[in-house]
Amino acid sequence: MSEQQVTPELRQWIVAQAQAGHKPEVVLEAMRASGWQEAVALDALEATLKGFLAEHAQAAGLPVPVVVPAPDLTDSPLWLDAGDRQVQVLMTLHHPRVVVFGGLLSAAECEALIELARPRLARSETVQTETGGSEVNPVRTSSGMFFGREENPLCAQIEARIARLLEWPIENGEGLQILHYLPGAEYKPHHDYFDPAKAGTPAILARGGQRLGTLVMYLNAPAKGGATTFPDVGLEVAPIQGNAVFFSYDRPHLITRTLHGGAPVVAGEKWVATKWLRERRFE
Ligand code: PD2
Ligand code: ZN
Repeated sequence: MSEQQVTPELRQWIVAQAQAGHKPEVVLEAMRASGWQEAVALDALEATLKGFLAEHAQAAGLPVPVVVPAPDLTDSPLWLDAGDRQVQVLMTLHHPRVVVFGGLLSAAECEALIELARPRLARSETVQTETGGSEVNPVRTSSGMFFGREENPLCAQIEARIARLLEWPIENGEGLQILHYLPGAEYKPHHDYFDPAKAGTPAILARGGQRLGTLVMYLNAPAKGGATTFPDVGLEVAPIQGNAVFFSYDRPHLITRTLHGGAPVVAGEKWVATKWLRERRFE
């Protein structure tokens, strides 16, 4: 498909839609329906609304952006000091904000987390924003468990490393979640933030505010499959033991392009540890 060009007429039309109070997702859908490629439509929406949004974010139906966890990538370092470990910066992307780290965990730490989690695994549930509860969900065919924050010395050490790496307080983090995928298991694309429009969201946010960032750490490497995917931008991150993918979202909106999923495991098994970072202290 050839690349479509954003015209001045399209920009004017986008601003007019925003001024008329149409939400960006509605405008995006209208653009898609009239033949605009999703990536081009998103680019056009974002670029056009940027200036307009600084003052009119809420009026345009977009939540106001907030400060998010982030590694200090000033001067493009190849390594970052995470306190007790030097971590490689393998890849960065600006939109969505994605950073791939190498060697965040040692092989021994990965194996120890798996063995601590194994006896506590249960079929994964997802947070249900309709009610604020959780439920078994066919989009997620893995099994998993949560550690409490700083539940044991290993979790505490890894959490301190993450806090230093992403410059975000330990107490704003949820406990580590471990997921185990067998062949065929996957986690279909989703957003990790809580949808503000859903009835159960206020109850979820009462515990520490929105999720602002996700760190998925790979505890082993499956023989085939199991990448973490970002369908909005066609990115796939290979699950290599000890490496991790971090992404942040400065507002709970699809404009962050942080739709992501766990591709089906084709051969072997996949273990990950996920750390979600909240706005405030998570109780
Ligand atoms: O296991 C993964 O690659 C994955 C993909 C998407 C994990 C999560 N989301 C998550 O834990 O939120
Ligand atoms: Zn996720």
